[in-house]
Amino acid sequence: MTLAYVGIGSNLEDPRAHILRAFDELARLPETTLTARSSLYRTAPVGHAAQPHFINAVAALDTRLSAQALLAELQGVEASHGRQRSFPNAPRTLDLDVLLYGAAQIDQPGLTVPHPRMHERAFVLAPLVELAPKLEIPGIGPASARLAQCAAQDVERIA
Ligand code: PH2
Ligand code: MG
Ligand code: MG
Repeated sequence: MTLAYVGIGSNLEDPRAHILRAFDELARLPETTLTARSSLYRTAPVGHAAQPHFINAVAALDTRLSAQALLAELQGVEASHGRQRSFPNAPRTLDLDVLLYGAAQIDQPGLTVPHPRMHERAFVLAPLVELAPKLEIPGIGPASARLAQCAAQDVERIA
């Protein structure tokens, strides 16, 4: 079994409903147990400012799926939420990112783990540190220290 963390984000239609449905769908993935759900966070958009605020969260999974198989499952869930891919950082009904897959460092086409920008994004780090306060990001260091450096970013725990 591998402990994986999945980042969840939505800023279209009813973002909160998309996130809550996604947690339930993650709980039903094959060979996988959903072990923790973070709170929901309301977050200012990063990267492409002219879009609605996001709801973000993180899920912890114990899984026997390979990282590639997990990614494929997540893409299937995104598709079932009507996810369209228009331009990078575009608004989306549901984004599911493999943040961490155990201590693995993976660099394959379409899959980089740890997620390459996670350590500079409060919308990822705040829910992640909530679930795992002592977490070390492989190749980076303590997630909590990175979160402390993101104090200027607008994230608010809502539930
Ligand atoms: N996702 C992005 C780009 N910007 N900003 C926020 N607040 N939340 C996100 O989930 C997010 C983002 C690319 O995946
Ligand atoms: Mg993303
Ligand atoms: Mg993504």
